[in-house]
This record gives sequence, C-alpha cells and structure tokens, in this order.
Amino acid sequence: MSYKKKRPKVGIVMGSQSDYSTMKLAQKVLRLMKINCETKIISAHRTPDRMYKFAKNSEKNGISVIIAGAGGSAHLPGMIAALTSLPVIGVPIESKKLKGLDSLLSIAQMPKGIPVGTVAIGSDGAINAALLAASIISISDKTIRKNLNLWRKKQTNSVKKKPN
Ligand code: RP5
Repeated sequence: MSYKKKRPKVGIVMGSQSDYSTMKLAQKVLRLMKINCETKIISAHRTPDRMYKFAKNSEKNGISVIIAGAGGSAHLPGMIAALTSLPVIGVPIESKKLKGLDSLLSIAQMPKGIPVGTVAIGSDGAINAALLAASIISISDKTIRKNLNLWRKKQTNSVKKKPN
C-alpha cells in the first residue's frame, strides 16, 4: 500500500484560505518525507463547530500530529490543543498589520497546562513544523526516520564550503 492510501498521519489546518500560501510549504515537506497528511481550512472563530469536530475526532482518524497555522489573534492552535492531547505545532502566519508578531505571541504564550509547540513566523515556521512533525513520527517509524535523516544529509551536502 502506498503512503497516500494509508490513514492520515499529520493534520494540517489553517484559519483561512489566505494562510495556504504559507502552509502549503508544510504539506510539501511532509510529502517529501512520504508522510501522509490531510489539509483543511478550520477557523476557531468562523467555524468553531468544524474545529471542535476535527479536534475531537483527530485521534480516531489516525492523526498523530497536528500542524495549525493561524494569524492575528491566532487562537486556533491553542483551542485545538485544548480539545486533544495529540501534539499540536502552531505556525504563526505573517499578519499584514503586525508582521506576525501578534500571531507568534498568541501561539507561544499559551498558559500552563495546554502546550502548543511554536515555530518561526511564516514560511520558515511552516517548513520547520513539518520537519518537527516528521521528527515526532520518526520516534516510532523507522522509514520516516530514514527519510528525515536523508533529507538532513542532503541539506548538509548542499552547503558550499566557500562563497562565490
Ligand atoms: C486568521 O485571520 C487566519 O488564520 C488568517 O491568518 C487571518 C486573516 O484571515 P483572512 O481575513 O485572510 O480570511 O483567522
């Protein structure tokens, strides 16, 4: 069975269609790692029922890690983390007015008791969220560990010794 036919492993969610240009980078990295994922638009304030159903059913649906991208007040990752004990990685989306500082602080400053792993603002964060998800999955999946280590090796090899 190909990885695509298996049940989802990583759930990528985002508050708006406008987040997709950033969050599709997470999707791309997961696909490179051969990690199956499902990608959805879920807004904590615009579609609260969708968010509740997604979070409550995530474990049952075979999801191991959730990556949640949100901008502005960015409560989506924290709200999802409140509804499931699966690991949640929050990606702060670069907002128009505050350049994502609002998103970053909102996601990183979760009060004790409900953690959300937080990565960098924007595209670096989306890519790192996927790599972190791969790393979490690799604890119990040798193939993914191999894929992740291969990816890292390629990255190392791509760094030139001298600038030109
Ligand atoms: C948040 O509001 C979304 O995550 C998005 O980053 C931000 C702006 O959303 P749109 O107005 O572009 O739909 O909920």
